[in-house]
Amino acid sequence: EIFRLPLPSSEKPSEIFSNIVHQAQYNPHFLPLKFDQEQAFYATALSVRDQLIKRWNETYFHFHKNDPKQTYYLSMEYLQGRALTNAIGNLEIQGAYADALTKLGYEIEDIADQEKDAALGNGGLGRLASCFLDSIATLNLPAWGYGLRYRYGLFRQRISKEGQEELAEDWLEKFSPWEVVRHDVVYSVRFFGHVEISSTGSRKWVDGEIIQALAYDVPIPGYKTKNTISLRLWDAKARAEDFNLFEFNAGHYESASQLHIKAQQICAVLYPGDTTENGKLLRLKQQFFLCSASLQDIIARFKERRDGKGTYQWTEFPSKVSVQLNDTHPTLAIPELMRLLMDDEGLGWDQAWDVTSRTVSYTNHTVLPEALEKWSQAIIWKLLPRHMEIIEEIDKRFKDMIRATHCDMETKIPVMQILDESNPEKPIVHMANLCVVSSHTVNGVAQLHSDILKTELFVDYASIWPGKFQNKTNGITPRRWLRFCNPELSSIITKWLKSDAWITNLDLLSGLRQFADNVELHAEWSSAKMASKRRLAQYIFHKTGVSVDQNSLFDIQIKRIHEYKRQLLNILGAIYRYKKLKEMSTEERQKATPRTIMFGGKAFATYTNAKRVVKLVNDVGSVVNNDSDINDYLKIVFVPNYNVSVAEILIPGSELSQHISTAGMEASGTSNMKFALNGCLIIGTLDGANVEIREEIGEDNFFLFGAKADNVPRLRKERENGLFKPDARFEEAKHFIRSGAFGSYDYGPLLDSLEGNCGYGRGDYFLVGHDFPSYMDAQDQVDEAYKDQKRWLKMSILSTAGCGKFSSDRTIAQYAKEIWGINPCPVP
Ligand code: 26R
Repeated sequence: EIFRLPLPSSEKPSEIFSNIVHQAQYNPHFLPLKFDQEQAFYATALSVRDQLIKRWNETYFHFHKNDPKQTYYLSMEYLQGRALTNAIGNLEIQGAYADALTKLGYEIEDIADQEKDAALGNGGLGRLASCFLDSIATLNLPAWGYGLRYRYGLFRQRISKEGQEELAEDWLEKFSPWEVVRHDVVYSVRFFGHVEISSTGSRKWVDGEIIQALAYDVPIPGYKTKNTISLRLWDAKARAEDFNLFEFNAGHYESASQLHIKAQQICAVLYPGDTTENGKLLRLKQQFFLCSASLQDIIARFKERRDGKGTYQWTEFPSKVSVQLNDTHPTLAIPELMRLLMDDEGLGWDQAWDVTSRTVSYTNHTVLPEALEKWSQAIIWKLLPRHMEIIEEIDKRFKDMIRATHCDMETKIPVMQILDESNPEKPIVHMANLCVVSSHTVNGVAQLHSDILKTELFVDYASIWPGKFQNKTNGITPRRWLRFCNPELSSIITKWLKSDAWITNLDLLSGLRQFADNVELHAEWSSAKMASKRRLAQYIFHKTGVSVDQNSLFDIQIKRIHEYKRQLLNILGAIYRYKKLKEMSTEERQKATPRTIMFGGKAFATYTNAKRVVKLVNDVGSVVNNDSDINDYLKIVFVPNYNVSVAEILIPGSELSQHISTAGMEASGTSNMKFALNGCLIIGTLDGANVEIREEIGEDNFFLFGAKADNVPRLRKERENGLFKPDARFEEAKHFIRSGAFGSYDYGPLLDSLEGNCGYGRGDYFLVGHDFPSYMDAQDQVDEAYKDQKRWLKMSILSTAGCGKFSSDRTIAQYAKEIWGINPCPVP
């Protein structure tokens, strides 16, 4: 038995007040001269953290004692957002904390609002990882998240006359009250160097640079359970011995601390621009840093089992450890595990391969060719010479296997092989191929996407390993995305279902269906929506100065700005709507459904067309919102700096949301699930998880339009052959922009991407023109439906009622059972 320190308990309401005061007085980060909102936040958060740490220690003590198989989720991104409301909500101490803060003269909402978002991710993939951690903890599963502690997360977006500007987001400006540095958890990670061959022929990677990985743990509490897991984020540090005191004293400060500077670069930013060779090298360093530190930690824990009695056997590693790769970004975990097993632990190739391939599984999140990672072999040879040898060997053995046992597939080797030397100038490594060959399971993130993996992207692998491919439709945590962000709607649901069990068993929402026509529920439902719309309207006024009509239809599209997501389709539709409203008589106008169309999202800093779209939306907004003729009927708002906490305000206040990607291109989407769960109707294409959402909530409750995925290639061909006849409304909208109606900025290049012959980036590759007429027709149906509020409310209730499937609890339970082979391990 490990000796355990007794930990103070402050769960009693009376003690919370004094604990917050204590934290404020003894918090070394501030002088106790004032107790403003910011200090109140840090004091409150630190007091909550104490309780999390207690549960967390109990959880890992329990895991250690019971020694279950554990999963390690490797992800370069986590979009955690804020943690305070979520933590006290999950611990069910919201009321007690609210009371204590009232006594101190504060509203808990204002205090929660002080917290900075932790935005260590770009979008869908990062937020999915965060929802997964919440579900893993809630389901009492023994698992860890591993990631990097970026100094600057996703950039902050500012909108100026020029369009989007990017600023560094200093989320650690003061400090993060949630992270705990683990000075005893440090590993050495090597870069560069060379491979040394001993007289016995064994290989060892030596020399080069050594950087230390230092662990920072962020506690992740489950809902209504003691289980609290860990998100372990690595920071990079140089060793003291690499500080050259002699050089420093000679006045050569830079050269004295060279390695310290290099160490700082590793975790400096999320996704360093990789257009330059330097940028590529840094990104590769980041990926390897995550993989190497995490695997060393995983192996250390495996060896410490049974109190480190050294009774482990490597053959049992896959029955104690599962490693999930969140896309190909942590692919280097594969050769790194092979290296550690062979070069450090002395296993032979076959045994190391058996252990590795039974341990690792891979999730694909995109089929877009430009998002499939390809690394030049040269850069890997330089940074990770031993890993490149191992990758070569994996590739060689894979090809030998094909020739030996699947000779009918020999012609497919050029597209299946991991190493691609088709361009002898620049041989590359296909990371996805390496993942498929080395993993026991490969999954897509929605049914349609998983089908595309099996029939297109990975079709040849599927023919030799049909059992390797699975689907795991994404999900979202109902705690953050309904219970905590929309308390009004949550209490109505709990009241009508006569229980709050839906929060951990989301399928129970289907119980709302029987009340879909109930007038009392309609009244309550609509007043909850109004309250959220009011809050959203205030937020928009505060951030943009635009005042929006709270009785208008709140129509929202929030996601990364990308051509395949087609914000351009949305704004072209809005432009057409504006033009028609202008042309109408006052009487005609009065029959129109008033709308507020909101956009939010960040464009990658170097993605020119995406930035043009941001500029266009803002330009259209300035014209439309200042046009007194149509002010009562249309507003167009760009909500700046979209992030997790902004989403928590937008989603509850939404009535219509747009998920309108070109069919076959959005792997899943997860905000579609968040909107539908909050009673927001969807206008969308048959893409990603939209397909399944529509199935679950009923086709009558979904505004469908657009081409189907299997027709997309044919439509692009037809376009090539000059067979596309554009809709008059589409031409009119484009002309209106070209006429200068929205200012003097040259939108020519953006609009030109919709013209000419079809090909990536031109000739309307994303089929905006093809889908425009059916999109506009679907929008007309939306306007009609909104006029009948009884019908609309029914559809809204049925949307929420049909969302049971989209809980990340369901997704994680399936991963645990069907991929990871882990079981719940609840702390008593
Ligand atoms: C390597 C680099 C170019 C890169 C590519 C793509 C970096 C990051 C990405 C992010 C991708 C993989 C992503 O976020 N995909 C999204 O994953 C979500 C969660 O599964 C899906 O819902 C969403 O459809 C998909 O676009």
